[in-house]
Amino acid sequence: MRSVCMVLILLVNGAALACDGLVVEHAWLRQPPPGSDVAAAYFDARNDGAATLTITAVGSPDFKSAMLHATHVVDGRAVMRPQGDIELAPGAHFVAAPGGAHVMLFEPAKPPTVGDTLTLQLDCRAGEPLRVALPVLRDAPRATPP
Ligand SMILES: [Cu+2]
Repeated sequence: MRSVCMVLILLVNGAALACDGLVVEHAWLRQPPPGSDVAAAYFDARNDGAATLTITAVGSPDFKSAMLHATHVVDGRAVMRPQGDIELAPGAHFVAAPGGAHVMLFEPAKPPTVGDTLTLQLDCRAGEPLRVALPVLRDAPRATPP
């Protein structure tokens, strides 16, 4: 279900640092269809620290549960599977984007609506969990230069 590309350039509040060097930018959640109990969120992560870090879980206080999914193509069909831990060497990136990895969020406290800003949390093996703003958008934000 895709609606017209309304471009909302929401500038995402600078990068936050936690999880021993984990930086998460461009996090966003796609507004789910009315009545849907499931939503998908995306983000760019990179390790700005000096040591390898591991993302072990994702979550949001705005949903009952969440998990990280990878998308695989099986017999020409896209199939979602739980994604294991994400290990990031210093300088390494991980991108969750439509058609690929994503955060699947279940049972929102209230229907996510364009204009809302929710919270995405990433847990790491070491360090405090990282919480970033998760704006609700209708469609993927415009690509931003690195
Ligand atoms: Cu999924």
